[in-house]
Amino acid sequence: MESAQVFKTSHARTVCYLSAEYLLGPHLAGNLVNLGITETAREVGEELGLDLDAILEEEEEPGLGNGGLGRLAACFMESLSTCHIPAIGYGIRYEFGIFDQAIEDGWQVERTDNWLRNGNPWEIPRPKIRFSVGYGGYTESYRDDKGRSRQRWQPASVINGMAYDTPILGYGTANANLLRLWKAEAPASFDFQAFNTGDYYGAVYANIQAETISKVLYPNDEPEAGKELRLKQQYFFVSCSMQDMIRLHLNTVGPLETFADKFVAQLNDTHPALAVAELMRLLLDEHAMNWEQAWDITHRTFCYTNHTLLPEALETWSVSLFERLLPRHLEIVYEINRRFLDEVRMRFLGDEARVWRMSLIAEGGERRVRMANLAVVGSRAVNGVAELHSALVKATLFKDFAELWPERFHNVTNGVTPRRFMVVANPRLSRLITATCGHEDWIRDLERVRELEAHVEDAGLQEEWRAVKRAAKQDLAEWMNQATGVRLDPESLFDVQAKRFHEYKRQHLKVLHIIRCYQRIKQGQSQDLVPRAFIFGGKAAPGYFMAKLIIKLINAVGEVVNNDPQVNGWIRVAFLPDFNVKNGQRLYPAADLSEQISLAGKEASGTGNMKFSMNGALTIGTLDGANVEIREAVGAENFFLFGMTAEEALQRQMTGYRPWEIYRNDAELKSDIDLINSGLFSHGDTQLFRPLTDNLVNHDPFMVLADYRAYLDCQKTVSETYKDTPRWTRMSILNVARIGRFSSDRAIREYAAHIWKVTPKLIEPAG
Ligand code: 26R
Repeated sequence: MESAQVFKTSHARTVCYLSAEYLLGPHLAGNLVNLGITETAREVGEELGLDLDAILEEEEEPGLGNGGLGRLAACFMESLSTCHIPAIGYGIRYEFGIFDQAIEDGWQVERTDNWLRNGNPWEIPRPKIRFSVGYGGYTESYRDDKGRSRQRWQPASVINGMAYDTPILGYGTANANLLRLWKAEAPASFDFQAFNTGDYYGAVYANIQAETISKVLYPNDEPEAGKELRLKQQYFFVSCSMQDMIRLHLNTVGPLETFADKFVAQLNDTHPALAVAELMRLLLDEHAMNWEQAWDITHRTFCYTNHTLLPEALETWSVSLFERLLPRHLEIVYEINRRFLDEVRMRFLGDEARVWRMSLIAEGGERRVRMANLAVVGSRAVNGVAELHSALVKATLFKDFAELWPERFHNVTNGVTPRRFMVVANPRLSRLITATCGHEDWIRDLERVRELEAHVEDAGLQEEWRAVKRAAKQDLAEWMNQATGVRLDPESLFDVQAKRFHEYKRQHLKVLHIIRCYQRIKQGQSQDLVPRAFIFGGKAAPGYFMAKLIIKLINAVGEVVNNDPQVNGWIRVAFLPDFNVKNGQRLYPAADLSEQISLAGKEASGTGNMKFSMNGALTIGTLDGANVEIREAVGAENFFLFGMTAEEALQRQMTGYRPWEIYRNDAELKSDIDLINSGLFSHGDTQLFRPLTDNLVNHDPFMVLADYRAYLDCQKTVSETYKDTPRWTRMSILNVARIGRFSSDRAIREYAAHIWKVTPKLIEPAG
């Protein structure tokens, strides 16, 4: 309340983060750390006969996101508060978050995530903060009282959005920002209408219809058919948020002319890109501005972050659906496009092909609205999420736009919050860092973990470092045994890949390595190996067949390997079910090796790579996303690099990639794939994994076979290095010591300085 009051009276410039997803994870542990009262809470609990850890274990996590993009939004909210930047996070209060994953007979099954079942103590309902949101209907021209011709929208139906606020605390500060999530409900007037006409059932039905809009998070982060409900969700939260910003502005600063000075709105990918059209509509239709003025404000308000280059993940909406749901917004998009394309024609006379490529509307075939183009045209800054990604954004996806507006394009490399991913997740390591550096300041200024470097040769520190890792592995092994019955040996190398399942992330490349190890042991060639636990975690989109088949393959290989006494002293395979924030916090501290093995050019940044590294895991990775910068930061000699570069991969795709030739010419690879096809892992079923193996041999869109040999060679180096315990420990310490750049505090400071132009506002603790 203190923060809200100060931000209000001081007219502080405010960041509005617009995101369809926030993958928050449990609040309690993080809030205790940020308030600096974890130990107090533990002691008070003890006096009351309550075990803090047991309480923390009980907490349901709000899983209101799919993966990287949603978790990034959560880290950014925490860092915004820690860095004293006035901010509001806007999003959707999904009644059901990302599904809970169970494994049955090796297959993923999805269960609904009823996270609100027992209530949510962290949110504050705000019944007075409600807005109506329209859908459908038609537009009409009319003359206003000054005789000017105007447009207005007569929606066919109207629903309400109500605000629920969750305070997001910063570390060691009184600053708290709001996460404001919207819940959809039927407007009260519906009921009255129904009572008048006696249609009681109709009124209740309208209620249910309205509430479906914030009912469930779409579990996709891959191509999907344009779902009407998803477009409705996007418009719903964007409209509520824009109306709320306008309300706040009118209540505090005053005239809307200064709106863009008060607020900057960050679009987390294109999911909220409709906000551009919605702000235009509100300024034009509801606040009677002219186009030039409205566009000037809108364009100065928005900034856009791109999170993926995969063409199938770029959002477009069919013009017919768009028009049916949002007729006024389509008119506005057309007018934005008309003016924009005139500008393009002026700059590039006669280049009609360019006009086609840059248009907000894709023509030829079914006409579609290109949300990424709308976001770029409507924003004053556009950024990618790692250096390589931002360079590819400029060189490929938005090449034409970068030629037109080079100054608009930026890079801000992602980061993650060290409070959650070090202090909360790994208290042992945190205590050791604090003891070694002699202060806790590294928690707010992660660059200061670099002070560890001075102690890297200290045998005492190395010993304690290993003990910390060993204890975390012991914890994970116990939890894993309980959850899955798989026994892991804490002495073995914990080789972990945890992230959404996607072919481009190449979990199947790691599976091929497991099968190779299996065969080598069976053939008595285990001399180069080191005992390993191959650990996986991650969810597949419910409709993504290939990703689900890879999960099945992992569990199938695990069943054979884990039950074969000849090999199971050497290797184990474990699938950690329901990888979410909470389970991630068990995993990161226990990992020795972090697998970041996507095809170069495909992973925009990755953030798991940073979380593992912060916890002393070494990375085996390609030159993709933020891996490139992590390797630069920790030193090439402390990073296991393999595989083609993005450029090499592209080159090879263009000159004709023939995976079957690799398959035929590499006897080990051939025998690994043939072993899958033999039915050994599928109780004799030779067809089960065919869709996967056939795809690899005949198409291999993510070039698994091209990187197979390099990956195996690199894994051999990993094993050799692991045997040299002091060397491995030194590398691990240096990874942590040099990871400071990847704090989300650094990312937020870059956004604040270069993109948002907003300055910190320190809140003095009240009383
Ligand atoms: C269009 C819709 C189906 C959809 C596509 C893609 C919905 C959600 C996504 C998820 C994408 C945008 C995502 O999560 N991207 C990830 O963002 C992280 C944070 O920037 C990156 O670290 C990560 O590399 C990237 O894949």
